[in-house]
Formats: sequence, structure tokens, C-alpha cells
Amino acid sequence: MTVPSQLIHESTSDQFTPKKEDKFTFGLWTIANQGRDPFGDAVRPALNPIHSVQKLSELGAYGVNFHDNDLVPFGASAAERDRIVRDFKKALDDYGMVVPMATTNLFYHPAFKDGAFTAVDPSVRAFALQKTMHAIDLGAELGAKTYVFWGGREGVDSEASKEATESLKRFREAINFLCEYSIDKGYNLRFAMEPKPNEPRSDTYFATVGHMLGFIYTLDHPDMVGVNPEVAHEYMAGLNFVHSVAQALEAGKLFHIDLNDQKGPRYDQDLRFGSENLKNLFFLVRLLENHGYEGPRHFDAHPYRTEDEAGVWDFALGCMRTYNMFKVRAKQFDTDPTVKQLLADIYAGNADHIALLDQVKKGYTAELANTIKATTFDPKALGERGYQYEKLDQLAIEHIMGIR
Ligand code: GLT
Ligand code: MN
Ligand code: MN
Repeated sequence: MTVPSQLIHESTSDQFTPKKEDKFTFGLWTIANQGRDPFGDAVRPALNPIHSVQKLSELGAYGVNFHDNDLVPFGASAAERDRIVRDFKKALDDYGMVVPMATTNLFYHPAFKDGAFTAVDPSVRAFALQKTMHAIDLGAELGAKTYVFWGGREGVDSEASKEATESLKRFREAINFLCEYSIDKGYNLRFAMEPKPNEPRSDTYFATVGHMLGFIYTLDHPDMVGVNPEVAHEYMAGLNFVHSVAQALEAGKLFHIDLNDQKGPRYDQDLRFGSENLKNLFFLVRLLENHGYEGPRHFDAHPYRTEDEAGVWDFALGCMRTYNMFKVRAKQFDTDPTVKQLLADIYAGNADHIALLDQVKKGYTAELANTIKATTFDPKALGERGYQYEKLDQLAIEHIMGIR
């Protein structure tokens, strides 16, 4: 027997049902993904952007994001562009949706097969600047506040093809130029750089959040540039996504986020958010919610290739509901008296040493250095201590599983 999709939707009007204030967004390219992969063709018809805006709004999403060519086909005339933009703006208005983020497709057209800002062909590099300026105009016209740069093909297949230091310089010159363009136009955009270690190139420049953060501080306008970390991309590099996001958050650089899921270090899977790594993503949502991340909760994922259109909406609803489930469970974990007491016990320590560290926080003095050098410690006792992390972690598991 088949369960009609509406049944799943209707039976799930509860505390996890997505609402506008949850700030959930989807890329137009995510739900419109037609299921093509290197071994098979499209399995679903292309979704019309206006229909997508309507459906996502009905499901409780807050907005949509797009690449220039998700909305306006490559090579469209100016008149065609203006008509598409007008109709799309009306749909956003009609369905109460916003466009918080926009980006450029610098990877699909064959012209970009060797990259865009780092391609060896100067005509490709100049064309990439032109395409991006038009796409920035489009994003700004539709109200975007964040502009994402995913350097899809910025990398190499053969290391012999490019001098890596030269590529990094070229990338920097392009971003510096585009920052000035945005400032010159008064767009008030923030740029969010999205790292990925490989795919479609065998090696991509700026492989991880850490690489990207390091690069940002070498730009002319580091304040207007942050990161757009993606769950799947950090997992592809075998990293702990919570730590990558924490570093960006702590540096004031988490300008946007791409939520999805991934089974370990393989090709980019872009799975439904929370469908695989329940524990790490529980801690991710806890981090975002407890540390004042105010940006959109953006899903950059796509439905299984097995799905028809009904499955696309099941997928979209699933991403949002799972985020809200993690949010509720994280709150329950943090307010559980047993967890609070356990953490208080674990964090308690020697009062004299706490006082010393409070002074370290205030900054170095020669006197403080001497005091620390003269302090007596008991390494044997420190080595014998038990931390009760088994108990603590099991409490986390019991909350994730809904037992507590
Ligand atoms: C593409 C890629 C994503 C990027 C998108 C923005 S496009 O789907 O796989 O990770 O975020 O360019
Ligand atoms: Mn992404
Ligand atoms: Mn991805």
C-alpha cells in the first residue's frame, strides 16, 4: 500500500512543523535537482521556480536562494531576463518568501571546464568577472544580503597545469575586484566563501573552512567576507563539521551555512539534512542555536534519485523537521537537571588555579608568569581523575533517541 504524501504532511502538524521564523531556505537548484549523476540521466522533470516558491512556502520555508542560471537561463536576452525577474518577484510577494542569498554558476558551462577566476585562459577569467557582476546585480535586485562563492572548478586535475601560488593570487584579485564592485554599487552585500576539497575537479583550491578562513584575512576587505561551510564538504575531507563551524562562528565569520548530510569521505552526496550523522548534527544545531547564529538555515541538499515530485516535497519537509527536532532535543539536553549537575561537577576545579587562569585571561604580566612557575601541582592526582564522559555522552544519546 502507498501512503499518500499529504498524509505524511497532515499527520505532522506538531512542534516540529517548520514556520517562517525558523528561517529555513532552499536553493532553487536543490529541489529542482533532476537526479542526474555520472551514470544516469534525469529522472524528474525540471521544476518551475515559481511552483517551487509556492510549494516551499506552503511547507513553511522562509525563502529561496539561486544561481543566476537557476532563474535566468544562460544566454537569455535582456527582455527575457526582465520578464523572468518580474514574474519571480511577484511570486515571492504572493507567497511571502524572500531571497536572502544569491550566487553565480561558474561551473556548468563548458567554458568553465578549467575553472573561472583561476582558469589559465585570460578570456575565461575576464568572462567570469563579467558573469559574476551581472549575477550580483540580479541577486541585489531580488534583495539578497549574502553572496556566495563556491569555486566549483577552481582547482586542478593535473598539478602540471597551473602554478598554485599564481592561482591563489588570481582568486584574490577577483574577489578584491568584486568586493569593490559591490561597494561601488552600494549593494551592502556580504560575501560568503564555500570550501570543498574535490569534485568536480580532482583537487580544489581552498579545501576546507580552515583554508578559506586563512585566505580571507589576506583580502583587501576582510570584514565583508566570511564563509559558507557545507556539512558534506567537510565530511568529504574527514573533518568534524561542528569544529569547523565553531571556528567560523567564533571568528565572526559564519555568514551563511549549507546544511545537508553525507556518508563519510566519498563523492559529494548532499543528502537530506540529518539523514545520516545524527549525533554530530545534533551538536551542530545545538551550537548554532546556543551561539546566536542569526542567518538562514539553508539546505543545500537534494532528494534521492529514486523520487518523483511528491518525494521532493517529502525531502524538503524532512530537512526542516529534522532541524527542529534537533533544536528541541538540544534544549532538553541543556536543561536536563541531571546533565546540568553532571557538567557542574565535571567543570568544578581547584579554586586557586581558577583564580590563576582568570588572571591569564586578563593578560600577561611578568609577575603572573613567576606565580604560575612557582605554583605546586599534583600531576599524579590529575592523571587519576575520571571525567565521567561516558555517562555524559550516554545522556546525550538518550536525548537524541528521545528516551529522556
Ligand atoms: C552546487 C554545489 C554546492 C554549492 C552551490 C552554490 S552549487 O550545488 O554542490 O555545494 O553550494 O554554488
Ligand atoms: Mn553547498
Ligand atoms: Mn555538496
